[in-house]
Amino acid sequence: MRALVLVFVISALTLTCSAKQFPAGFKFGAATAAYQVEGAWNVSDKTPSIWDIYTHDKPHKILDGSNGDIACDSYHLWETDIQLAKDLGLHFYRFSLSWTRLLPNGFANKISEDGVRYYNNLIDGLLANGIEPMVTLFHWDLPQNLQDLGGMTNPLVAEWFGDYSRVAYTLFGDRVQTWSTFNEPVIICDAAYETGDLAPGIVSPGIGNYICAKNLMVAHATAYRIYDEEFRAKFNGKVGIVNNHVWYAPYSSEHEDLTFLARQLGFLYSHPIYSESGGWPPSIESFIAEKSEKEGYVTSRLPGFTSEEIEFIKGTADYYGINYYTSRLVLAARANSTLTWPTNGQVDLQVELVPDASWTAGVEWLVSNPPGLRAQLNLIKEQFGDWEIIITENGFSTASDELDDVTRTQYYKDHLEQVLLAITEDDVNVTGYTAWSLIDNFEWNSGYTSRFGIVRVDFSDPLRSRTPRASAHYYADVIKHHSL
Ligand code: GBH
Repeated sequence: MRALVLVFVISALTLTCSAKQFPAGFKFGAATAAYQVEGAWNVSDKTPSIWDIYTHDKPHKILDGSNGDIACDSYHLWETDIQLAKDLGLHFYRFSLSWTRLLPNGFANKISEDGVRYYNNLIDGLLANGIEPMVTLFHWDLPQNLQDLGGMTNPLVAEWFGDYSRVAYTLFGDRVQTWSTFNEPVIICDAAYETGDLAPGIVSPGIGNYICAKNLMVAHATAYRIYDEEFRAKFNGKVGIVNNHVWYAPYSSEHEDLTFLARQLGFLYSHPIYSESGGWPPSIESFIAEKSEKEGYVTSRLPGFTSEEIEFIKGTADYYGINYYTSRLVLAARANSTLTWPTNGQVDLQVELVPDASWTAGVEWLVSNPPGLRAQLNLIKEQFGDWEIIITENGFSTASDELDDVTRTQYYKDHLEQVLLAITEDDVNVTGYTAWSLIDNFEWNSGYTSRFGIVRVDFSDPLRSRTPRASAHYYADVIKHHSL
């Protein structure tokens, strides 16, 4: 009998191990962002962000003419969101702070009591339910009054952002252990300034995006160093930045050099922080400098760093945050190719980025290529060494709001499998995975037409009722068993 039990236990053990177990301590979470879920755009003393102004002034830029005025009403329904997170068994919930909800003037001279109360409620509520808060300081909703002063293209933004970060650490740092400064610089700078399709809607390709890039890097480092010098000893948390990566593969062997450059450009906002040498990726820096010179510019359109700035920015992260959704094949731009997302590289490198026909299409830009995630994780390690990597977003969109979301569930399964392979086969130090998104929300230019939630939100219901989809049940199961 005893032997039989033993055999049973051993086979059960081997079964669980071979049944795709995640390492002990690996954490699962889900994410949202302030403008996409909170609503309450003008309650109390909150002032408008660039997204409030952009959606109100240019509704034609949003597919359904909508905005985030109410969104998921998470400003009022935060307890419901916490309950959803709890039901899923999430280890952490990633959300962002609305800068203008906390600091109505954009500057640190006035702190909103209501703003503080809201985020304290959310943070305390999460912790009371055993869920860690992971906080993004900036998920695209810059205060409009700072935009009026040049926003991300004014070098002073580094000071403004630093002051804001200090307020956030002071208020919440005793309970928030994981921070990220900026969510997806490539969107904040490149997408926003190339096509003008995202707020603040300024078309300045090859100029505005690079000025933004430099200022953003300094702003990030400022916020990191403030944590390091004033808070780390007390709170001992982690601060990083979140980069969006698209896996780039060559269209054919003749496009390999171009693919190398596209990947390096993809590391524009990582190289200054994570590389040993610091500064812009050298191949990109010289490429743009030469091109600028040919075009008659006195200096490169990509502003350089001083050696002090290189040192100031280098090493300013405690982890590498990656948002991964999709992949592209890289080829030299053909005549009449139009600027579509990802725009990155299309202006300067003259690349065309196309999906492979075999990848599964989601809504518009989102084609599913799960091995691309594993490949990108490996590329990060190859390029920058053995950083702790947190997958801060991954998810799939559908146009329909169906509850039995078979394609989304499959997407999660396939991508989680690749994460596991990166950990077990390739020894990449991935410590966490975050589903985008906990709930359907305002999907920027797509408004409410593109759904990312593992939980459905009924936007026609004034109560914004939430219903978990099949993918939510699947994800809860993965978390519960800590395995696939
Ligand atoms: C992330 O962006 C964001 O962090 C998150 O806020 C967002 O909701 C999520 O992913 C899903 O998009 O309409 O063809 O012009 C990823 C980058 C930004 C890519 C918006 C698609 C619009 C493409 N996404 N972009 S298009």
